[in-house]
Amino acid sequence: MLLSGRKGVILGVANKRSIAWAITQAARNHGAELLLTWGNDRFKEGVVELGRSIGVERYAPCDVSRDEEIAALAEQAKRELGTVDFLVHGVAFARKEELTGGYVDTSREGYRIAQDISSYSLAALCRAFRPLMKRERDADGEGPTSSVVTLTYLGGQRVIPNYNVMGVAKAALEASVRYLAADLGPDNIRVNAVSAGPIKTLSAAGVSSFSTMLNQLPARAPLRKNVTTDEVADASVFFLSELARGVTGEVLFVDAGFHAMGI
Ligand code: NAD
Ligand code: IMJ
Repeated sequence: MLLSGRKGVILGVANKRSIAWAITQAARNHGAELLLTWGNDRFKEGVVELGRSIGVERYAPCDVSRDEEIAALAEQAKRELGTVDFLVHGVAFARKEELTGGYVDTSREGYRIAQDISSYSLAALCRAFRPLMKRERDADGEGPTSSVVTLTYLGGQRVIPNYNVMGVAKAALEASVRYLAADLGPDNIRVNAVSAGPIKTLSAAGVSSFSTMLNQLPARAPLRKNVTTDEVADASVFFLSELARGVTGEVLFVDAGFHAMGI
């Protein structure tokens, strides 16, 4: 039980395949009290049904492209939880037409949307939740920390066909993790990212050649397998817990070692 007595807010659950749902379940299993959100009303019923099945009692809408929804979420969290020990950001979006062909053809509006939802939203959420997540250190520099975790992908560091504007948004997201870690460290708020290997979720649906990639990866990855959402969730629980009290500004690959390979 690494999270008992800890309270968290999770963004990015769409359905049972979502990485954020695996993190939700793992956090509950480790004793956390949670507030779950949905980014679009069409997910509301599904999210509440999933959450109730594991005893989650608090819910809120939050479209991260809307400042007023981020502010309302932070207000609700303050009202219902008082303080917040962790926040999980499992949100990404680019227009479908940007995720095919060349990055060179990215439209100005397509770039703006991908950056806004997939990268800027992390800074906006950190700003809104800072007062709820701030922690005091004792005279020896020891004390509790709070934790923000986001999800990223290798395409933010290397060229992956079709990932395009999302790769550029993930590069910005990973740089944001470092800048936010520097800004929020004095308040004892840690900010880290988990870089997951490819997993068949809603965000992978319709991505051309995704199945081919999943089939070919085990032959090339050190662990000779694809990763599961549970494996990503367990690494996330580490970041969310006090086991990671000395870790901030980090990107941790949970990808069966694929990122380490050259040829
Ligand atoms: P998913 O589709 O289940 O999750 C994406 C979530 O983003 C959804 O819940 C969706 O509602 C939410 N979202 C989109 N626009 C939003 C908005 N404006 N406001 C609020 N929420 C919004 O897919 P997933 O694979 O679980 O993705 C979660 C995260 O993991 C994403 O950041 C994704 O880039 C990252 N990731 C996924 C993979 C993969 O292969 N599936 C690999 C590495 C990283
Ligand atoms: C997404 C597109 C292209 C290649 C891809 C992916 N590869 C992987 C993904 C190789 C692993 C999944 N991924 C890591 C994502 O971050 C996906 C983000 C995403 C997916 C969609 C699909 C539907 C849509 N917009 C999207 N926006 C972001 O309309």
